[in-house]
Order: sequence, then structure tokens, then C-alpha cells
Amino acid sequence: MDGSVDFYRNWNTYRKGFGEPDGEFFMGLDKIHAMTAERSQELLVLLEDFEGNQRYEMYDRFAIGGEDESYLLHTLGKASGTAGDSLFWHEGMKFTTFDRDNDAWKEGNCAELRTAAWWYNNCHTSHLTGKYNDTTHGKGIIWFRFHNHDYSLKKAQMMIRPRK
Ligand SMILES: [Ca+2]
Repeated sequence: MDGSVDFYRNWNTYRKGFGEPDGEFFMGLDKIHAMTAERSQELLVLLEDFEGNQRYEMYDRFAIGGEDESYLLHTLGKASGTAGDSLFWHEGMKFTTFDRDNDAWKEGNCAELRTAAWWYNNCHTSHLTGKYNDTTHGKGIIWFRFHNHDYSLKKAQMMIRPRK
């Protein structure tokens, strides 16, 4: 939301979480896993660009594995919304950081190339941990079906809650 927190962090930091809940924040993969393992969750993604356009995408299931599965993105369920589904390509992927390469790119590490961390495939169609205001191809806060790989969003939020 403002670039105040560095999201180019290592595995342990993504595992534990970082930032402040009222500002730029990543809750931590262990906590997200615990919540999705305990109860069936749904996911809401809220996005805003620099022209003031707001979009959303809702996923009716969201669950990730534990550290023993490298926080594999198990399921997204059914997508609906105004932003377009840009997470589908990441379903079934493990989490990758610069010091833990679990992506589908054989020749290198997507986290290192894009200077963030994500459920990279080879490499991404969404990238909400990207660098604020960085419009270098593939490095920014990206949601491909809203804008492309050369646009970095102003604001991005991922929220989960138990399914009804
Ligand atoms: Ca790789």
C-alpha cells in the first residue's frame, strides 16, 4: 500500500510473517496454514490501481499445506469477481523464496528474478508481494487479468474467513 515494508524476504521470515497489521503486512505461512487446516476458508482479493479503479476476486475455497509441503497452494475453489482469475496458474504450486526454490522454472529461481516471494509457477500471473511502484516487467504488485506484467498496483489485500 505504500512501499514502507520490504517484501523481498527469506523463507523463515515468510514462515513467521512480518510488517504491521494496520499497514503493509504478511501474516505468515504457518498461521495461514493453521487457519486453513482448522476450518474451511474462502479468500477475497481486493485490488486498486493508481487511477482509483477497484476490483476484487473471490475464491470459494482456500487452503495451503504446512511447511512439510512447502506451503503448497492446495485449492482455490471457484473464482468469481471483477478482477479476473489470476491465481489459477498458481494452484498446486509450492511457495518459493530466494533461499528456497520450489518453483517450476528449472533454470533459476523466480523469487530471485522477481525480487519477491510467491507460489511461483514459471513464474507468475499474480504477484501481490511484488515491489511497490516498480514497473519493471514482472517485478511489481501484479494481477495479470486486471493489468499486465508491466503495471504495479497501488493496493492489494488478501483476506480469508471461514466458509458459511
Ligand atoms: Ca527453480
